[in-house]
Amino acid sequence: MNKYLSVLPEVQAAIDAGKPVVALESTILSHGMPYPQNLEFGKKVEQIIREEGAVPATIAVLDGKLKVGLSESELERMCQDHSIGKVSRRDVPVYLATGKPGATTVATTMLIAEMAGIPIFATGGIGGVHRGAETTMDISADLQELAHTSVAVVSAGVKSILDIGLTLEYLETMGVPVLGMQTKDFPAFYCRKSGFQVDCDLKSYEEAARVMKAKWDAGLKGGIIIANPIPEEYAMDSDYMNGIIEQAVREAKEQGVKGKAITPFLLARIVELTGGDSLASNIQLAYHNARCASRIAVEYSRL
Ligand code: PSU
Ligand code: MN
Repeated sequence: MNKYLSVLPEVQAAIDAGKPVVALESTILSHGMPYPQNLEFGKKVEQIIREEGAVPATIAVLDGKLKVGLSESELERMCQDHSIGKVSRRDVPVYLATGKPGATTVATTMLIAEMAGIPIFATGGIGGVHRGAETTMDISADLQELAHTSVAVVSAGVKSILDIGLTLEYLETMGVPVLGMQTKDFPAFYCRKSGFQVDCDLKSYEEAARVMKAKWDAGLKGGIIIANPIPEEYAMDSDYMNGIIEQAVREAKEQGVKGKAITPFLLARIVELTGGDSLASNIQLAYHNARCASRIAVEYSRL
């Protein structure tokens, strides 16, 4: 057992018994949503997973440990403490050695979930190839992690803060299956369609679980993307959202925002520019993904 890993007893018991567990990231809490909506979200998303018969495991790096499953006070800290950093793969050693508190991105959540033995993780949106990456080389570490780490990630696709076409090209090169949950269209987070297609349209949660098992039983390492479109009633107008996103991207460029600060900057600006409307959609799609991931986890545990 990795000496840095600290798994909540309830979560460890579920893993040992082969019961369904769903991992959750914490960057969405610390850097993706404002307080207090993030705390309300963080509690409710765990409750949804429980209602579906699975055990939630929110992941973070705290007190020099890779934490799998947070106590209520730890969850509150992730939502309120402004000193919480954003921890991608490369930041892990520094945070472990210094004991600094950090929120995990999709990449880091995947790698810690794999260490703990949790095969599935639910989030809102994943990182990808940024617009203009042909000159900035800004490609999220999430994509490398999906290439190498064997965890299925349920998301609502990617926001058009990214170049969706290039993100899908990169995933193809890296051998990452991109599957749609009852859809042929790859979703664009706030909108049900991006104009791009998925590799395979999953008919059921059970089919998703069988694809996961087939990949890993065949010895193919690496992640799987399960793209679950936002429910129709919460979807936003794509022309309106693209206009907002263009403005946020322009402002980031004008202000010289770079590196790991770009994604949190864009997420916060989008919430402000939509007067909070996008936040409500973001929260609902993430609940929907948690429900989907739980149902797949239940099926996977039966295989
Ligand atoms: N995209 C979203 N919401 C998010 C993120 C991305 O729509 O909260 C977060 C995730 O934690 C993701 C991270 O792993 O941002 C990617 O950051 P970067 O682009 O710096 O790799
Ligand atoms: Mn980046």
